[in-house]
Amino acid sequence: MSKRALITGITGQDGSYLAEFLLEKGYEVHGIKRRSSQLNTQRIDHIYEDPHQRDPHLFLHYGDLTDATSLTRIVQDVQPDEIYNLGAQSHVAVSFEAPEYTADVDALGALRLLESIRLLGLQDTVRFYQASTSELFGLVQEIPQTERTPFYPRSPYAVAKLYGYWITVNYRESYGMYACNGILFNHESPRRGETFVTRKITRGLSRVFTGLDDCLYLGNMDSLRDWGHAKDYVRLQWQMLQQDIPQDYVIATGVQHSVRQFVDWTAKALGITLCFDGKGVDEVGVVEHVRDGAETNLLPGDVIVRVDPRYFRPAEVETLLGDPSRAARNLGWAPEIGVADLVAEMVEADLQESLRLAFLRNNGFAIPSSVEH
Ligand code: NDP
Ligand code: GDR
Repeated sequence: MSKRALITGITGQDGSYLAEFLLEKGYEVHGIKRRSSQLNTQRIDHIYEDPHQRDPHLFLHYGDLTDATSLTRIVQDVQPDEIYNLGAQSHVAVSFEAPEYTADVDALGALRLLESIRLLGLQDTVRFYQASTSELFGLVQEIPQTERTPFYPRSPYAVAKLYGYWITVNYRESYGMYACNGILFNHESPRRGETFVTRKITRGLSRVFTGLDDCLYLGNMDSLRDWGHAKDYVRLQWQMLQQDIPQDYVIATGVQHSVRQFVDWTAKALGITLCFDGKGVDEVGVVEHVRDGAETNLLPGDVIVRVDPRYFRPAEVETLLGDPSRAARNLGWAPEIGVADLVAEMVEADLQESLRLAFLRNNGFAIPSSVEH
């Protein structure tokens, strides 16, 4: 019999890659989707099978991490071997605006799932993965960060995830559950949400390059992150549930770069050389050179990146750098996709989409608004 997995957050970046990965491994995959006023399954449409067909392997259930009864019903119906709790209000900046909701979903959501497993008497059979985060380290106490580095969360999101982390450890220790935390550092892909900084950059600069927008507005350009590819990271989520003993793991590349560096790589991938003038809120990215043959109307001297303090956070996490030695030792972790390939893949996907939209617009068709309101 094939194994059965239940994924919360299946419609998100990681959920979609994990579902693909598990289906390839022969799993029966169940996902929880939220009711929304518009379809929100775009990231998994390509793997969704028509339920009218015989023998589908992917099933979707309506539910919500704020709704314990829906979670218990789904866990009871599905009787999963493995649960991956990836669902979250995952945007750090938004968590300052919606702190209570973020706590409800990200902290209590994890508790609700763990309790449903326990109340249904499945604690000896279900394996549970909690999507923990490098944001737990926040104001870093040690560089690089390991599984033993003390936490110092710096946002309502990170504080909520701290609860999720500890309640997972607590259920493991109290009830002997196979439950573990993946402390994952930032991971990106063409499926990354449009308002996270990497995707905002690849999408935003592609739109400027093709004439859809004039300028890309960003926040803290000095911020340092350890960026990997989501496809690599979901493999480790699965691997953490295949061990003899449940343990928490840092997953990272061990290399960090600045937001400014990511802008620079993206511009280069598009055929533009940028120089950065000014400091802080006055900082701008100016076109220095456009590669011969690059199909754009941009000219040297054009200002195409500006800092907008609207994107500064009330408390910032300035630097994150992971030390994934434990995962390398016990799980054989080594990232397969480097940051250069990650940027190239993201730029290619966003450039194609921008070219498509520019073509439509230039031929008189209405196109959707681009910006984050
Ligand atoms: P996304 O924001 O892309 O996806 C979040 C998912 O959670 C979506 O499917 C979303 O549904 C769902 N969701 C949101 N609110 C609820 C709710 N109330 N009930 C049920 N589902 C909900 O995040 P990622 O895929 O990037 O991240 C996956 C997990 O890993 C998250 O928990 C995130 O906090 C954590 N994480 C991510 C890292 C990263 O770099 N990507 C690093 C470390 C941790 P919908 O599509 O309807 O919005
Ligand atoms: P992060 O990712 O907060 O690390 O959380 P994000 O890409 O949002 O920010 C990274 C850094 O870039 C700076 N920044 C900007 N960020 C955004 N979103 N928009 C901007 O315009 C901008 N300009 C500069 C930020 O200040 C920050 O320092 C992500 C999420 O996926 C979490 O769910 C996850 O837990 C962590 O990664 C690990």
